[in-house]
This record gives sequence, C-alpha cells and structure tokens, in this order.
Amino acid sequence: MTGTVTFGLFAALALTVTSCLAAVSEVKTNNPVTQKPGRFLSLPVPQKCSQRPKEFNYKGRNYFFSGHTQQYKTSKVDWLEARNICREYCMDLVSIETQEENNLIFRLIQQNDAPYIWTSGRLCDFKGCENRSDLEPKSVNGWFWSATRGKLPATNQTPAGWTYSPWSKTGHKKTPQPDNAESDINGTQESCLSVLNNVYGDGIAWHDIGCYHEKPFVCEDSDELLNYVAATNPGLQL
Ligand SMILES: [Ca+2]
Ligand SMILES: [Ca+2]
Repeated sequence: MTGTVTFGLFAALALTVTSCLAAVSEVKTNNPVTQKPGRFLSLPVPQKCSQRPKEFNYKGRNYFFSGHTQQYKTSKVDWLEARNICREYCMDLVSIETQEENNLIFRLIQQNDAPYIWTSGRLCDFKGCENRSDLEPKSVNGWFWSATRGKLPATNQTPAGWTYSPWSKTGHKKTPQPDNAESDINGTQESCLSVLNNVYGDGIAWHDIGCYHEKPFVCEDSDELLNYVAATNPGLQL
C-alpha cells in the first residue's frame, strides 16, 4: 500500500519534471533573444515549504504576492524564475480556475496598484504538444495551467460559470487577447499568461506575453508539492 502511494507521488513528480523540461527547452529554442541555457524546474525545499508566506487563504490554499514579501518586494523575474521561486515553497504560480478566484487576484492587483503579475498559464506550444487535435487552434484551445496541468477554457468565449471573459479585448495590435503580438515584432512567442493592470487602457485583464518578460508574481499552494513533501518529511509542519 505504502509502495503504491510512494510510487504515485514519484510518478506525479516525474511528470511535473518532464512537462517542465519540455517547457524549458521551448523557452530556450524559441526565444533566441532571451536564451538562458541550463535552466530546470526547482524542487521543493521542505524548510521553505514549512515557513512559506501565507498572505491569504482561499478554499484551503495559501497565496502570496511577491510585492508583499521582504525578500521579493521589488523583484521582477521571468516566468520560469517566478515558478521556481514559488515551487521551493511548495507553491507554484497562481492558477485561476474560477471567476471567484479571478476576482480575488484582480482585487489584489487593484489594491496594490501592481502593474502586472505572472500566473502559471502557459501555451502548449512545445515538444509533446504536437499532433494534439484537441489543442487546435492553439490560440483558442492550447492554453493550460502549468501548476496543475489543467486546461483553460477556450480563449474566444466567456468561460462556463463566468459572467465575463478575463482575456483583454485589446492589446498591442488592438485585437482581443491572446494575440501573440510580439511574434510579429521580434519572432518571440507570447507563450505565458500575465494579468496586466490597464497597460492598454483595458482595465485589469489577461494577456499572452513573452515568457522572458520580468514581472512580480503571485504564488498559490501546490497540492502536488505539499503532498510530496508531507509524505517524505513525516512530522514537518506545513
Ligand atoms: Ca487556483
Ligand atoms: Ca498579447
């Protein structure tokens, strides 16, 4: 029984690492402007998990905004670095599954006048995403939350259970997001999901952005990493 549980945890972790390696190789190969070779997904650090910042709790998960921590108060980092900072705390970049959770994040941005934040949203445009008809067209059906590997609703309609679409109606090209606008400028794919605060006179809204851009971030508890660290560190307070 214990063996099965342990195997499950390792399998889950291996899957995370595998999907991340694919993401890393994508960042490296598709963004020549911003190549940072040899970057991998960070593993959780039990002591950091135990002492992770718990700014607020929603439906049993803790969150924090980097701008509210001593250590990352003024930090702006690229998407992968942001994920890795969160992951060392047994968290990951925020995944926004519901309108209620989105409202919480929008309010956090508004109250702090934050210009933008990273989320774990990612376009499945790397190795392993080919030949997946269910993800086509990619700009509509190809987005997922890296933290949970859950798929995002189609980007061109109001998600089921929501009263508005979180994606901006405008951007650099004055067309609805996601627009992959930077591709036309320098060939960089806009493969990461950021919430921008009125950058295009569009209020607080979701945008696809090149993953190399440096931004503050919001971390959310990762069930997967917390379960893994709990199972491998009996008695650790999490
Ligand atoms: Ca979430
Ligand atoms: Ca865009």
